[in-house]
Amino acid sequence: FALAKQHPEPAMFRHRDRLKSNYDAVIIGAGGHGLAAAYYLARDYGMTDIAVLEKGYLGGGNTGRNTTIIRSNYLTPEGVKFYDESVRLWQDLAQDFDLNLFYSTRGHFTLAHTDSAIRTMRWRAEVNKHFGIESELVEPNQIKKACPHMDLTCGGKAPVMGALYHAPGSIARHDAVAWGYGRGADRRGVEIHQQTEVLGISVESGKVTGVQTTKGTISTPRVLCAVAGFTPRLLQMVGLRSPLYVHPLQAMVSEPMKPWLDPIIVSGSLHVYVSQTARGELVMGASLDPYELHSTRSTLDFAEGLAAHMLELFPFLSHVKIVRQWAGMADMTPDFAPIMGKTAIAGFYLDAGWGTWGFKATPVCGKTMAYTVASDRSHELIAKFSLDRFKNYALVGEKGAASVGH
Ligand code: FAD
Ligand code: PYC
Repeated sequence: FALAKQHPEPAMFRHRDRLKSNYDAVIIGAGGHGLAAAYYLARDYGMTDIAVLEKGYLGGGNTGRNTTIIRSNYLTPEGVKFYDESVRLWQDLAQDFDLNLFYSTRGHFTLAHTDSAIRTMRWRAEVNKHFGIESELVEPNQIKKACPHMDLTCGGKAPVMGALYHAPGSIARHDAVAWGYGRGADRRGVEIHQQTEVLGISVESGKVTGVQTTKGTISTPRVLCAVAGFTPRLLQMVGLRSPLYVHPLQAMVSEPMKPWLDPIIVSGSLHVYVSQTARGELVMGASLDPYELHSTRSTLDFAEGLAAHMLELFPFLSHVKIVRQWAGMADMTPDFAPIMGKTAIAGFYLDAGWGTWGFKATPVCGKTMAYTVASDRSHELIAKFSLDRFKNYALVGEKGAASVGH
């Protein structure tokens, strides 16, 4: 209590006791995306009469469960330009927030174990270079130089034939990103309401008019829905359909070790990816669970499978302990590109379809969704990601650039 008296302003964000009965805009979901949109709406458009509603705790969804890989080595021109802008935004973010995000550029290797994988890596490298992004196809000896501990023969099972090397590949402290956006939005007057679940959304004559929550009803002309794996439930509330399907994506970390792994290593064929944090832990992941499930439970099967594949690449890790495992709910689209922008309902904006790939896009999603909500026009960088592309058969095929196997 004495401490609270000395520091009346909380270090991160204020606790709000009550919802008002109306706001200029409501953002559903206090993950990185919802908070980033709130931050840029307040900072760049002077819109501060905003409530961010979160059914759990800030950053407790996929933002706080992800493995933090940041890169722009995508396959489609739309994707490459979009993620490249995000990587650019990441560079100044810690300074903007005055908060250490542990952003660390490591270089990112996507291993190829087959001729066809080499072809895809070469294709991605060429598309990337065309847009000025540092990506190149590298030989096994270059991989060995950057990662001397790797067994390039993979125990003789699936020898590494080459890799796509992407120098800007980075990692960051995921929850600090949510805190930074949350604090920045809060300081500009945005209200963040945790433990406040949206139960219904009112639509009248094709327009959003408000939301019903566990803490009361709000009138608003604008709702941004940024709820990742919960998107199908929210879309049901407004009567919209999407081709989203939700699968668990699991991850795990090891006990801390001396630093030995500088780059980020991904093998889609072996279903494994790994990086080492500043604290020395190995952060590891694999493919989606192979069944649709709206749950964040994790499984022994996952930990065993991933450990076995890790040992194919790094046999010396056999005595290392796993300290935690968990899962998030990945909102997958059929083309592995996001769904963003305006919808058929006036004032209802969507930021979804972030599946296994949305953390890296947090800054650019915030920027482009803030523009879209403030101007009621979809930002040009997200024009190709609209929900109606599925109706119009105008898909953005990004599956070949998804890091994890599916
Ligand atoms: P979230 O952080 O999930 O936030 C949505 C919030 O909405 C949640 O907090 C939820 O509680 C809230 N909510 C839901 N329904 C309601 C409601 N009715 N009312 C109020 N609030 C509600 N991406 C990468 O780029 N790189 C990676 O390395 C990477 N690794 C991943 C590893 C794992 C294990 C997982 C699960 C995902 C990974 N991703 C990765 C994907 C990335 O985590 C997500 O795409 C991204 O975090 C989505 O952010 P978000 O803010 O949209 O969603
Ligand atoms: O998008 O790079 C990525 C990624 C890696 C692991 C999960 N997603």
